[in-house]
Amino acid sequence: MKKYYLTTPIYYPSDNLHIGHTYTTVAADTLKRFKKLLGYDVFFTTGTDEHGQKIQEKAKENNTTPKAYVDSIVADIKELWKMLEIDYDAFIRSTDPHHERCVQDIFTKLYEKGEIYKSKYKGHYCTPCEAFWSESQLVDGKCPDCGRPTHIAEEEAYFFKLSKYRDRLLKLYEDNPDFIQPESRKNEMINNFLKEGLEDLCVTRTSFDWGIKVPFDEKHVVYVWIDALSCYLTALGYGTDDESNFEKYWPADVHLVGKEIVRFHTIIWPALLMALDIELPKKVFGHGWILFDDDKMSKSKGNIIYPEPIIELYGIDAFKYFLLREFSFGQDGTFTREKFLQRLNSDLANDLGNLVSRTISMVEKYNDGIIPAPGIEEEIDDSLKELAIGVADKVEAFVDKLNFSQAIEEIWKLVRRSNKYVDETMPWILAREGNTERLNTVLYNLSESLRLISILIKPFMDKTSSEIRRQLGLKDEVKWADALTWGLLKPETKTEKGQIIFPRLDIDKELVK
Ligand code: ME8
Repeated sequence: MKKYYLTTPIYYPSDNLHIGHTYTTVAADTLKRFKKLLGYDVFFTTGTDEHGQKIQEKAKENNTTPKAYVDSIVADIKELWKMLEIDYDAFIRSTDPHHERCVQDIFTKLYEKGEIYKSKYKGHYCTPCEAFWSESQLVDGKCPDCGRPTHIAEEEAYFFKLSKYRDRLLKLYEDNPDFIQPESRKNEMINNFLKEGLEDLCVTRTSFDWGIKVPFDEKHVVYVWIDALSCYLTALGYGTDDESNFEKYWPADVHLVGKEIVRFHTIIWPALLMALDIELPKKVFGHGWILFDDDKMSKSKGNIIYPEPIIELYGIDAFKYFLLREFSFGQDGTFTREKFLQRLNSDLANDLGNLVSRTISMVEKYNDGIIPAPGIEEEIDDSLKELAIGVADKVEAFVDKLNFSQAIEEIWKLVRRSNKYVDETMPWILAREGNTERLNTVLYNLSESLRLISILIKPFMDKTSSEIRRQLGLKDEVKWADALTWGLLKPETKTEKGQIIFPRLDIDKELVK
């Protein structure tokens, strides 16, 4: 069985997670479901990056300890993933004792190998972002990430010899054209960071103590990236007595991340792994940002949309569908409630919902709820069948490129084609004319098309897939290969009329909710 290891970023539990974090996690979850359906043995890691100055300050503001502070946020995050039925295999917390021990071992190993050395760090420090910047990186003298003022800070610190990996990184990108996706991000990394040469990386802090201590020099704590990135290894038990998952699943097949942390994943991470003689991940995909009012949603800016109220009103499937269909995965996109509601109405109520309800109703009305055996064939049937059996391969190819939006669009071509087929064949006229042979073919083809759709949408909309299958009288288990063949639906299957799967919404009324 082929293995597949995928990860989301290890999120900061400085506040509750918003729709942006949900976006990456929903994409990862869908990818996992997809690969599983294709027969892969999949391991999916997510988690929380709990150390650092920001969390320490947050805890202080809330009159509590950092650990108590993150414990409560982590509980909410797990609740959110449960609500969304996120099927992760490991939730790694950077405060997990085995992770902390392993980071100390990694740090010591790198120090002993001469990959880490002690020196002094002076730079422009942005406290909210916990980042040191060089003069050239500042934008108008301010932090390039959040635009706030920085101050000069100096401290004794340990450095990782990142600079020596420049050529090996360039070679890595050249030899593995898929390593950084989308392509544009690779050019950014080369032009903005590697071209002019890399500086060694400061990997410890003494300005706060909420972090993993350097084991041989306890006034230093390991600064965020070695700690956070190592979570991808420790989630697999790396550095523990049981490394079986690490042996089985590493290297990662893909790290899904937002575009702002591609640099850490494609420069620092492979360099660290090279220094540790650990195999490199195969791909890092830096997706775009979900914007709100054309600005990046972020906890520090406070312009945030939380997923829970949307899910409560419209359900998991509508929400997941929207995230993956509306935004092109590599690019930024703006979230508005109008767009969300319009998509619900057009794609889910009018296209899919309508196809399900009219198909099941017609089978009920014209054939007592029994799927008939097809009778007379006509040319028009072929165009539906040909389109239908080609969809699964197209979806697979698009998901492989992490182009979820286009993958869904391919499925919707079949949904829309099937609706058009109803209008073209007009089963109500066939019924009125008593043309049962032809009517049976039309009813069969529509039901069969729905069977294929129920498989194709399974990784994206699990509940909807199950409901369609229930109404079609089919078992909930699906095999991807069954979406490649036309005619597997057995005549005589008894359908079961159910509720409308996506009722049409009155957008004006919804907007005031
Ligand atoms: O960066 N649009 O954690 P973080 C799309 N702890 N995605 C968004 C988003 C938005 N508006 N906002 C956040 C960290 N994300 C580090 C990671 S990994 C070893 C350490 C998603 O809580 C996106 O995946 O700031 C982004 O990269 C991540 O959340 C940042 O999460």
